[in-house]
Amino acid sequence: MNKLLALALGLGLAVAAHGQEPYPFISTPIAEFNEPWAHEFLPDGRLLVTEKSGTIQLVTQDGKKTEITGAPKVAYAGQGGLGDIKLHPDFANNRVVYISFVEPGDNETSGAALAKGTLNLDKNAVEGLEVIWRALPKLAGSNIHFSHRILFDNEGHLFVSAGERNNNAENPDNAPGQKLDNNLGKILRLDDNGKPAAGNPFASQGGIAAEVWSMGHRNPLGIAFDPSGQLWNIEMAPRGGDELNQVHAGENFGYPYLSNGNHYNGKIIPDHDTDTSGKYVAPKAWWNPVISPSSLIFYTGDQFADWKGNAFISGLSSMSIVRVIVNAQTGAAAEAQRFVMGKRIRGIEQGPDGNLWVIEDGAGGRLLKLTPRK
Ligand SMILES: [Ca+2]
Ligand SMILES: [Ca+2]
Repeated sequence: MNKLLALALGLGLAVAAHGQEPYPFISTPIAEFNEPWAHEFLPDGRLLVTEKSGTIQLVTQDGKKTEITGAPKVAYAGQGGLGDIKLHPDFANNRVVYISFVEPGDNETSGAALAKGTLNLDKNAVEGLEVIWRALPKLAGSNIHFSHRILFDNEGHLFVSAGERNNNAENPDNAPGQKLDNNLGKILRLDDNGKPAAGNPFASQGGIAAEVWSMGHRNPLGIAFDPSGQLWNIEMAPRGGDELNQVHAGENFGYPYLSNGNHYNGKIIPDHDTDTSGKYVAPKAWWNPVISPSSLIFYTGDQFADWKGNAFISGLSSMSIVRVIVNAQTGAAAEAQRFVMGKRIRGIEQGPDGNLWVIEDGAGGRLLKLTPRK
């Protein structure tokens, strides 16, 4: 199928599915991948794309792909495999990249890990790869909720999200996200060598607690800063109740004591608004039916001027991109618009050109470039 025909079909589906005016963007397929999981732009405008089964692809904006060697060996099962990829803030000088993945452990356990290496673009290779952080403990029997998104702030702190592995979800007192003897069900704040960053809220407790920035998360698949520098996360809830949270140091987001969703087996989890303890932070926006959020960005470009400062969430089961207007001061957040894409959407990034670049989920998942419809 040629690109124009594919484009016409894609647009037709998107418009018909939602029964509204044509969307304000044109979606152009750029390349296809095998279970793409994350995409990241290089300063020269090319992209790194991870594929869940364990490969890294370098792709030009016109779709030419080259495999990058030196990816970590991954435990490819369930939701696990190769994950996120991010450039060091000083990449232009040091060529350092960070890669998250699910690492096999002893006795059929596995867990998320974060590795750091140097990208050699002359050899199309990641070199000197070294694991600098691990989600602990590694667990057996649950190949879900690894999360493992990576994000740098403007001061060089490295944030990593770690899901709760669906562990003790019905036994909140023992759920990892509610305890500080592990780093699951948390957002961690590290230095660029994977060690606890200075000034973390539980630093005085030492050990693994010193990594923790926030807790009580379920499967935080998206972390992003709004234009004011405020951290937000998006996380998959159980049945009903996907959450967009504004995240401050030391906060507890309640799972699994609280969720606006309930367990898949029908057991009730009290909603956030039943909480009178004051210990838990409620989401700023939540969804039921769920959107199955897979990633989060805040848009800062010029191509879609009306959307500056808005959050964009990619959605799996909702097969959509959700635009959310947030107020950084009050924290108020509300869905403003939903673009039905017709495919499970695994990730969204803003390109250096200010266009939105999206990856679909699964076998044959495409990289799509969304440009304004003039
Ligand atoms: Ca929550
Ligand atoms: Ca509930």
